[in-house]
Amino acid sequence: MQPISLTQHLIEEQRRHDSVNADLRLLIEVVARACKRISIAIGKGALGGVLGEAGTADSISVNVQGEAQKKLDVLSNEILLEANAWGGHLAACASEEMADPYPIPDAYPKGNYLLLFDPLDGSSNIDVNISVGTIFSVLRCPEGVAQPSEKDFLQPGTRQVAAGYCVYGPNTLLVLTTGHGVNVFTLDREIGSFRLTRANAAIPDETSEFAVNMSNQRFWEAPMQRYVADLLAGKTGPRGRDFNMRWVASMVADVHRILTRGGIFIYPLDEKVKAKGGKLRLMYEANPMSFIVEQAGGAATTGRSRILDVQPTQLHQRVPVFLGSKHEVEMATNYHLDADHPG
Ligand code: P6P
Repeated sequence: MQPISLTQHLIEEQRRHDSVNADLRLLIEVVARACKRISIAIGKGALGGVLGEAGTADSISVNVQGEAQKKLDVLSNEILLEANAWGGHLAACASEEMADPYPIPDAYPKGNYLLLFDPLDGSSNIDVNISVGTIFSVLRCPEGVAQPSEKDFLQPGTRQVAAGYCVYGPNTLLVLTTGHGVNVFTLDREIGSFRLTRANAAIPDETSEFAVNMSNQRFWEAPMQRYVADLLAGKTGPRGRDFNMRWVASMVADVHRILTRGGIFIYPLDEKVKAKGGKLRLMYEANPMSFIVEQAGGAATTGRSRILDVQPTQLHQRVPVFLGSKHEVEMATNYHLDADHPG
C-alpha cells in the first residue's frame, strides 16, 4: 500500500482536529509546493547557475542580519513569497531575508494567518553540497488587524498553530507539526508528491551525541564550559559514558538527525554573540524547531528557560538554543541554573 500523501494526511487531520481548518491546510500545501520548487533549484547546483553569492562581483548583497546573501537565499525567499501571495490564507509573511513584514498585495484577499520563515537555512553550506533547509512557523493574525505590522508577529512560540522544515539532503523531507505530533514526508520526485514515511516521530529521552560548534569554546559561559567538559571526559568523568559529536552547521540537518536518533543541539550564548542575544533567530528558527522537538517528546530551552515561553520584543531577535533529547536538555539547563543560583 502506497504511503498516504501530504494532502490526504492534512484532510484526515482536518477531520480529527478543529485547529486544522481549510485555510491552514491550504497554507501548508502551498509551503510544501514552494519547498518542492526550492528543492529542484538546489538540485541543479552549478548547472542551474544558482550557486555563489547574490549581487555583483564588487557588491555582494547583504541581508538584514548583515549576512552575505547567496543567490539561492534570494531565490528561495522569492519562491515562498510568490507562492503565498494569492491564496487568501495569509495576512502577511516575515522572512529572515527581509527587514520588515511583507504584506499580502492588495490585489489578493487576506487570510487569518501569519507565516514566518527562514527560506534557506544553512546556506553557507550550499556551495559545498551539504544539506540545507527551509524552516517555517505559522501564527494567527490578531483579530481585526487588516495590515499586520511587526508587533502583530511578536507572539510567544506557544501560540504557533503549525511549524515545519524541509531538509534538502540525499532525499527531500518535509517535517510537520500542527500540534498533534510530528510527521515526516518524503518527496516522491517521480510524481512530485510528499508521502508520509514516518508518523508520530519521537525523540529518545537519553542520548550520547551532542552538536555544538566547538571552535567557540573559549567564548562560552562557565556552565557551558563545565557541561561540555563533562561530556568530553566521557567514561572517566561524571557522566560515566563516552559521547559522540556531530556539527553540520546547518540547523535543519542537525535537528533532523536528532529527530531521527536523538541528541542535543546547542548554540549557546557566547562572548561573540552575547550583545545580540545569541546566534539563532527566535521567530523563524528557534520557535518552529522547538515546537517540533517538544511535539516529538523532546525539550527546548535557552539554557535557562523554555524557548516557547519567550515573549518576543523584535522580529529578528536571537536566543541561545539547547534542544533535543529531553533528559539531556534538562541536564544542560541545570548546569546553567545551578551556576545562576549556587547553594
Ligand atoms: P556556525 C546557519 O547559518 C545557522 O543559522 C544554522 O543553520 C547553524 O546551526 C548555525 O548558523 C551555524 O553557525 O557559527 O557554526 O557557522
